[in-house]
Amino acid sequence: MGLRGSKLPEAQVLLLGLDNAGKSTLLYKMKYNTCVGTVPTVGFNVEMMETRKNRRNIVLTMWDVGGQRKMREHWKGFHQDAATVVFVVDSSDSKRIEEARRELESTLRSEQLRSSPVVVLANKQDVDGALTATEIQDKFNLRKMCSDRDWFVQPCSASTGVGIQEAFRQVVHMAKLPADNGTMKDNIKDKVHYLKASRRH
Ligand SMILES: Nc1nc2c(ncn2[C@@H]2O[C@H](COP(=O)(O)OP(=O)(O)O)[C@@H](O)[C@H]2O)c(=O)[nH]1
Ligand SMILES: [Mg+2]
Repeated sequence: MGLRGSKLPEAQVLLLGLDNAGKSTLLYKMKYNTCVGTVPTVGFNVEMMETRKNRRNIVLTMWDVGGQRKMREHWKGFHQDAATVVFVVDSSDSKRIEEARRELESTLRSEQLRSSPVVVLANKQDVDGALTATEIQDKFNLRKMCSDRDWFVQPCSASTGVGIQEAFRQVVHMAKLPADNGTMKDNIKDKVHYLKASRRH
């Protein structure tokens, strides 16, 4: 959490998906490139990662809020339109694919996520017989479900790390930075201050 209070523009990423999809495993794989033993998330995990976008340093704040619907009321505080939705799917659990589809559909109905881009991660590709990214795209009917927003599907395995870098790159690429960012104004103020001070010497 050391990045809190840094003046870098910050993009909010919501890591969503059914329980057991691999959200927490993925979060720590992205952040530390290691597998940590996860326990079912109670409450939430949040990690900040500094990265570059359009030749600028930015901070991605990734929220893994578990399956907890009551956390959703807090989303309002997350710079609303700037949030990117990363929806993690357990591709090896074909029995719950329809449940996952419904979950994503209902999530995207939220007014706060109206124009948020969506990255669907077809996770657990290392498991034999896992649905492919294309199969998930078709079963979700993503083209239709996301007809009014940017979307992308990435196959990956949070356990082995395959596809994780590509997933991260895609999230950064699609993340929207808050347009009117108080941070930027502060930076400009700082700069003016600095220029004024240096003229005096
Ligand atoms: N085989 C395999 N197992 C995974 C993968 N990602 C997560 N898991 C396992 O799936 C279980 C649930 O993962 P977790 O990250 O806790 O899911 P969450 O409930 O969405 O946070 C754990 O036993 C993980 O080790 C993956 O890519 N492949
Ligand atoms: Mg979890």
